[in-house]
Amino acid sequence: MRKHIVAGNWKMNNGLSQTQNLITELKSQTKTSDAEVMIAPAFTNLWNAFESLRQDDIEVIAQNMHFAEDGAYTGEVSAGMLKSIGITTVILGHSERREYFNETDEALAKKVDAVLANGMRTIFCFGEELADRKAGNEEAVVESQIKNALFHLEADAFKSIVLAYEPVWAIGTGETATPEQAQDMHAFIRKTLADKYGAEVADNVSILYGGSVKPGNAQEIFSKPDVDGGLIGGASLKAEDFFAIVNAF
Ligand code: G2H
Repeated sequence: MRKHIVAGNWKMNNGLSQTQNLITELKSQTKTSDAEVMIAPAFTNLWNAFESLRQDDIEVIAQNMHFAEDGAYTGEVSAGMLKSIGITTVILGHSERREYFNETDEALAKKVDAVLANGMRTIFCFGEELADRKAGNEEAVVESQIKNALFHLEADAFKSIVLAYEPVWAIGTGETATPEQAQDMHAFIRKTLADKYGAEVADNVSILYGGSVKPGNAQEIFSKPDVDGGLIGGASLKAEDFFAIVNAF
């Protein structure tokens, strides 16, 4: 059956010493759930974090990458470069990348291809904006984001894909989707996958919820049958809070 996953997206937070301190605190926490635990520090701290957690049950993952393998792309990092330091999972399509860096479904499809070509896996993010939800278009928006970036893939590729539904109106705002809203959308996402690839593929893909998950709401959100974990931003920056969420399963 599909895995439970709790991934901390540190975004553009923590320099080297802060990263080391937070990792030390994470190492002192006790995991009581079956969730796979991941953290995504900034590029500059990936190698250090990877080395520090080599013996631990916490995977270090990247927040983004470019789709080209190498070449004249000043300021960018490729899948192969991440792989060369031991990183095997990359978050792609986060709404902040879509909004501030103009990432399109087309570019994201290429990034997904690059991840898979390198034998890596992705946590692929998507989600509707507040105006979409107010207009009742949330399912159509999510469906098109998934179809445009992922539906050129063969069924087998979904063994290397984790989905993360993050309604933009709930990101960093303190406003969380209700557990029912999350469940309804996750069930819709699974049905969308099942319609294209069949029930077995859909049943085996982990679908995470992201958007203001905290120790106080994680358990109720994670109790829903189609919610397989969370992508955690703000609350992943404190070791105790993060592990309270990890242990909410
Ligand atoms: C959504 C989430 C992590 P936060 O972006 O990806 O952040 O938990 O701060 O809303």
